[in-house]
Amino acid sequence: MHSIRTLAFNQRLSELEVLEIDNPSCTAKIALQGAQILQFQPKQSAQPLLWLSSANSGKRGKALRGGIPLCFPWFGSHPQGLQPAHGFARNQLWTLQEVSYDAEQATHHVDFTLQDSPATRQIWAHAFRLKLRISCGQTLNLYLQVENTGQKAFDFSFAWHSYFQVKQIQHTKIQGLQQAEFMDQLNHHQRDVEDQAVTFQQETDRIYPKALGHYRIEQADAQTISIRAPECDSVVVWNPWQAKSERLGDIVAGDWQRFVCVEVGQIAPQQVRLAAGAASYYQLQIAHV
Ligand code: TA6
Repeated sequence: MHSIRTLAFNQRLSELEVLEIDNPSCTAKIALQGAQILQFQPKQSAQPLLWLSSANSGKRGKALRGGIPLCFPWFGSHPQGLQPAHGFARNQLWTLQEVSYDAEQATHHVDFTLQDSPATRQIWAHAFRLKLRISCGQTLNLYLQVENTGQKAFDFSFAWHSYFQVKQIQHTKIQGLQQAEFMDQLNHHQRDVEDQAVTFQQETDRIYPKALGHYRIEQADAQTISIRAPECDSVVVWNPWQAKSERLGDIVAGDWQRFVCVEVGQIAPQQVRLAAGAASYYQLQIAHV
């Protein structure tokens, strides 16, 4: 038995369309805005692997907090500070190209595209096409193709800004970043190296421009989550802690303790220069270990 159906994002302010997937491997929800997977839970997992804020407004054009937003064509604040942080791809309505089901693998494949438009060219004057496949099975797999469909090269940075659900951030550690250099976003981008697993005692916002591409979220008494992104050089580790989560305004009180962001991508100085007509490919696999 498998199904996919479309439902309004949330009954209070249902401006967003969401696909709901249920198959023998998992349940999942994907918003057409941003082609953003919001929820993913393998049938063998007691908990969802992704965290979704219950304080999202669901208003069209406003980034949804949680799941896996795609930050493109820049990560972080706009280079000239004129546009929203993390680019525009997560706020755009993507085109749903196809939904297919692999009965043998009990996996749904959902294919989206986003290409430049007068609105995007107002913000970023380049012709591009993004293709994103989201495969929901025993594991969650995302495949991204970035294509330069214009006449001149462009630079881009990107990240899958993944929100992972954890039982308690204070009892969570991130493995796989030992010996990788990071820039501390909370201390003037000061560079440092972590020789242990990353643990959390305060607001944490670290960019690792060049890391190994395989990470694990380990918890004292809850599931371990594996993250693999072999083509992605960079990773960001973020938790806002209490004060920042209150300033953000779309995180219910106390919920800052129930997620950690491990965001893989290509982030400056590892941004990508794409020649006219060229394409680059990235994948992300998330699994309950
Ligand atoms: O990835 C960490 C970060 O860049 C933080 O500095 C914080 O701004 C977070 O992203 C959330 O950004 P958003 O625009 O989604 O509120």
